[in-house]
Amino acid sequence: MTSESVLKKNLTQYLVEQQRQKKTVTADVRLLLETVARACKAIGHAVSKGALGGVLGSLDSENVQGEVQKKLDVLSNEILLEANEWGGNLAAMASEEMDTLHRIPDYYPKGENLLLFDPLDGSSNIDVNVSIGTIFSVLSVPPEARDRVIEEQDFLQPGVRQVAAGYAIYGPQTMLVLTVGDGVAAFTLDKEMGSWVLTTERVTIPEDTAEFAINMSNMRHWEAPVKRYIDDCLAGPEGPLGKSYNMRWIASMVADVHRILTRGGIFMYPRDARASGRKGKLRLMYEANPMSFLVEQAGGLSIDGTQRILDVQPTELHQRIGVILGSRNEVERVRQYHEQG
Ligand code: P6P
Repeated sequence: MTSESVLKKNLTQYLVEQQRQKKTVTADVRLLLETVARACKAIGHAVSKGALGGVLGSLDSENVQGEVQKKLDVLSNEILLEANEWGGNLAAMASEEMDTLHRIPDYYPKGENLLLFDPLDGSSNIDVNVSIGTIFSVLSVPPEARDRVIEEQDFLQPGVRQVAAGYAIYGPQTMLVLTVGDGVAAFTLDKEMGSWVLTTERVTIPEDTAEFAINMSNMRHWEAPVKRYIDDCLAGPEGPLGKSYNMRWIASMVADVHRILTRGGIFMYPRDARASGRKGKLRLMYEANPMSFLVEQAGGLSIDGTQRILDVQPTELHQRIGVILGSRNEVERVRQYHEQG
């Protein structure tokens, strides 16, 4: 084994190069991302213990979404809050698991960044040992807010303003997938060294696909364009799309998106006719926006049906949105189905 094989490029070296050579990140954001990555290691460790760690099962509490909280949801949220409070590079945090924003306490120095996260996405899969993950997004504090107390409105920035975004996926491998606006890099956790090792320097999504991901049990609630598109996919080579499609649905957005970043595909959680689905199920600020930033940086496309998700002006911190993302040409095809009405 050579020294090179022991000291493979890791997250720190990648981020230092982004800071020094590409000028895509400040020292502040670099430190923030390294802290988030360290918190994800701790979350992954807790997840991997499962029943041995007494962390499975639900609490008798609900989050702001009205969803029953899993023990690991709350633990993951606490790990991210605790890891990021003291660093001096954040002004506030927002989370799927918290009703309101979490300002940095006065006894810690404040920075000029905002961190948003879904601490443990795919919670329904925790107890059945299916891949889950942490999704995060970094915004800058708006200039007008730099000298006052941070308010919820300061988080309400369109996704194009994101400084960085990424996810950790806790699966057969623990991986971190990250963008700072210069493409997408993937890191695999070397659990012996405790190091995030760079394993793919530039992740790219194939422009075409024959694999869709959607929860088919919602079919009766879909809008007509989605129904027509899926019907055409199921029609196979004799149908209007002229090819056979495969289907996957893991019900962990992190896992479905990771597959698409790895081999292409289209992920769909569209808005639907249900009261709970009228605006979509997934949350804009800490699920759709970070995933859309990653997908577009990898050459893909992400829309709500017609509009680019990264252009959406948020109105509420926990607002939901329809999500159709993945291989560029397939997402464009679905956009055309929507434009036909
Ligand atoms: P359904 C997990 O709860 C989540 O927010 C996403 O990770 C996932 O894509 C979706 O919901 C799954 O929803 O309705 O299929 O259980």
